[in-house]
Amino acid sequence: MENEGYYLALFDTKEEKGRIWYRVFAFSILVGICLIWSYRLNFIPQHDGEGRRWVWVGLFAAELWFGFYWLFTQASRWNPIHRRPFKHRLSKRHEAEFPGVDIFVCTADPEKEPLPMVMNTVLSVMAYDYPPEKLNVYLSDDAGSELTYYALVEASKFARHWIPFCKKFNIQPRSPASYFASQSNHQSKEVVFIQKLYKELESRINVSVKLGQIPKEIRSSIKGLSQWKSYVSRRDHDTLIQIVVDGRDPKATDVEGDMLPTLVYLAREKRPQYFHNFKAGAMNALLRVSSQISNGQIILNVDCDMYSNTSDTIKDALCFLMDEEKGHEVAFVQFPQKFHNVTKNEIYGSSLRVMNEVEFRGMDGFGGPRYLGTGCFHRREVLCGKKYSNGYKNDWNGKKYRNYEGSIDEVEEKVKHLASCSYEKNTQWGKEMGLRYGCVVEDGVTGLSIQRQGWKSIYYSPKREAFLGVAPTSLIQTLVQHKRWSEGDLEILLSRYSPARFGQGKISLGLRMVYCIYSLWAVNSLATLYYSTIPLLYLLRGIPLFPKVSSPWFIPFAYVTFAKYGTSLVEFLLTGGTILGWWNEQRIWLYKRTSSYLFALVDIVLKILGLSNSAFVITAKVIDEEVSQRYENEIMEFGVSSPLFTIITTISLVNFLCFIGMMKKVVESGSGLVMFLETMVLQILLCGILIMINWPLYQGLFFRKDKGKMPTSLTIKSFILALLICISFSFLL
Ligand SMILES: *[C@@H]1O[C@H](CO)[C@@H](O)[C@H](O)[C@H]1NC(C)=O
Ligand SMILES: CC(=O)N[C@H]1CO[C@H](CO)[C@@H](O)[C@@H]1O
Repeated sequence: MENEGYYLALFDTKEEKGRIWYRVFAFSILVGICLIWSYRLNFIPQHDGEGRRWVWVGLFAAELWFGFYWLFTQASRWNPIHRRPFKHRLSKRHEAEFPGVDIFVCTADPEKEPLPMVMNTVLSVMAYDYPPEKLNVYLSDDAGSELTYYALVEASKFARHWIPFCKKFNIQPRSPASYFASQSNHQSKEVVFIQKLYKELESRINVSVKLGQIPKEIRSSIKGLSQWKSYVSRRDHDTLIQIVVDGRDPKATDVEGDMLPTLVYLAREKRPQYFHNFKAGAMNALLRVSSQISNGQIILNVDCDMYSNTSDTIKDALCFLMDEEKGHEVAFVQFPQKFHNVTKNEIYGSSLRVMNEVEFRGMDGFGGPRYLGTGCFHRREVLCGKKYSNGYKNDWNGKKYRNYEGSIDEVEEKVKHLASCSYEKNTQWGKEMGLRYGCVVEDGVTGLSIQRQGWKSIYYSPKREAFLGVAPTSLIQTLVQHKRWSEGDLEILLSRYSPARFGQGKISLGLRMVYCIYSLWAVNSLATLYYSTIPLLYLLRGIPLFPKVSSPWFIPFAYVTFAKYGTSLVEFLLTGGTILGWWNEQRIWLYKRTSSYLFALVDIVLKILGLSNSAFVITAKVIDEEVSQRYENEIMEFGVSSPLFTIITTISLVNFLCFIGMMKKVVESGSGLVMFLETMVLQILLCGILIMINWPLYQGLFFRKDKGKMPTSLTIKSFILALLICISFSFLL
C-alpha cells in the first residue's frame, strides 16, 4: 500500500553478490602478476647473446603493460550493480505529468542503411505505449535523400493502421518486419490484412530504390517535394524539413480515430565548405529544430538500425529520471546495445556480451555508464549544456510541449535556419552545448563531459531487450568498426575531457579507470603484437624466454594465465554465451588488437604530428545473399583486400612457419627432446594455441574456394612477407 508520507522509490539498486570473493581472487592474480614482473627483473640475461637481453626487456615491458591494463579491467568488476525500475508505481503517481519525449532516429546513407530497415525503426518507436500527444519522432537524414523522405511518408500512412493494431492486440515487438518474422503460419484475419499492407509498403519503397527515384505517378500526391528543387548533392543542399504528421492537427489520426505521434523529416543544410561533424552535427540540428516544434523534455536517440523491441521502454527510463529522491541527479539512462542478428557462437564476437553485462554494470556502480550514442534517454536541458547544481529539481508540470503556433508551413519556414550550416558559428554548440565535436566517438566525449559536470547516469539492461540493432556480419566490418571506436576512445584520453586528468570535474577514480579500458584499447596493440610474434620467433631458434616447467617461477605464469582466461570464460558463459563463442571472441580480440587497434594508434600518432585527418566510416548494413549465408553458417568472411587483413595474415603465417620450424626441431632433437620441451614449454604452448586460434584464417588462405576466402594476391603478399621476417630473423641476429 502506498501511503502519504511513506515514499516508495521508483527504482532500486542491488549490489552483486559474491563481490568479496571476487576481490580476494583478483588479489591473488595481482600477486601472480607481481611475481611475473619480479621474475623478469631477476633474470635479465647477463650477456647480450643474440639480442636476448633486449627481447627480455621488451617482454618485461609487455607484461608490465598487460598487468596495468588488467588493473583497469578490474575497476569495472569491483562494484557491479543491477537496477530495477517499478513501472506500476510510476504510472500510478505520475501518469498525468509524463513529459514530452522526442525521439531522434539518425540515418546517413540510403545505400548502406536500407530504407525498409530505417522505416521499421521509425514505426517501432512511433508505436511506444506512451500518450501519443506527448510523443514526437524525428528522422534525421544526412544524405538528404528524396527517397528516404518518400519512404517516411509511406511509412506514416502505414502507421495509421499499424499503431492501432499494435495497441489493440498488444503485440511485441513493434517493428513490423521482426513481428511478422516471429509469427507462425496460422494467423488471424487482422494479421493477414496488416501483413499485406506492410508488404505493399515494403515493395513501394523497394521499387523506388530500384528506380532511383519516386515513381512519376505518385510524385504529385506527395507534399513538400518542391524543396528538393535546389538540391545539388548530399553534400550541397538547403535545409529540407517536413512535418509529415502534425500531432496538433485533430485530423491527424489513425484509422481508429486516435491521435498519432508527431513525425518530422529533417535533412540539415549541407555545403561543401562547411564541415558537418557527422552524427553529432545531425543531433545538434535536431535538438534545435525539435525545441521549436515539440520541445520534449526527454530525448531518446537511436541509430536507424535499432528498433524498439519492447513497447514500454520509455516508462522504464522515466522511473530513473522521475524518481523523487534520486532522479534529479540522473542526466541520462543508457540501455545496452544489443543485436538481433548475432549467430549462436558469435563468430565476430559482436554481441559485446562482457562489455554489456559486466563492464557497464561496473561503470554504473561508480556513477554511471558511458553514453553509447544509441538507445539512450537524455534530459534535454542537460544535453543542451545545463550543469548540475545541488538542489536541482525538474519541474515536470511546468513545461509546455508542442509549443509552436501557426500553420505547418510557417513553422517549417521559421525553424529552417536552426539547421543551417552557419548557425553554430560563434556559439557554444559542439563545445558546451549539444553533442561535443572533434572526436570520432562523439557519444563517448559527450557522456563524459556531462558526467564531469556533476551528473550521474544509469545503466539499465532489461531481460527482454529494449533495442535491437544489426551487428557487423563480416570480419572487415568488425575490424573497421573497432578501428574507429578505439581511435575515438584514445582521442578522448588525449582530449580536454580526458579521464586521466584530475583536478577538474567530479567523476570517481573507479569510473576514470573504466573509461581507460576503452581509451587504452589502441595502445594494447603494441604489447599484443610483440607477445604474439617474438616468443615464437625465438622458439624457431630454440631460445627460451620463459621459466622451465620444473622452476617455481613457472607457477605464477601458469596461475595468471589460467585464472585470467578462466574468469573470462566463466564471465562469458554466465552472461549467456557458449564455449565456442568465447573461443571465437578470443580470436577476434587478437585480430582487433593486432590490426584495428594498431592502425588506430598509428592514425592518432599521425594526427598528432599533423599528418592525417581521419574520417567517419559508416558500417554497411546491407550484405548480399551469399555473404549472409556464410554468416549464418558461422564461416569467417574475408573476401576483400585490406591492409587490416595483410597484417593479421602475415602474423598468422609467421606463426605457422614457426610452428613448422619447431616441429622440425622436435623431430631432429633426438635425445635432447625432453630438455627442449622442458625449457620451451610455454613458447610451444603459445605457438600451438595461436595455431588453433588462427585455424579459420588458414582455411580462408589455403582451403576454401568460395568468394569469402582470402584474396589470392593478399595471400601471396603476406606469405612473402612472413617468409622474409622468419628468414631475416634466423640469419641476421
Ligand atoms: C524481443 O521481443 C520479443 C517479443 O517480446 C521477445 O520474444 C524476444 O525475446 C526479444 N528479443 C530479445 C533478444 O530479447
Ligand atoms: C542485415 C542482416 O544481416 N540481417 C540478418 C541478421 O540475421 C538474421 C538471422 O540470423 C538474418 O535473417 C538477417 O538477414
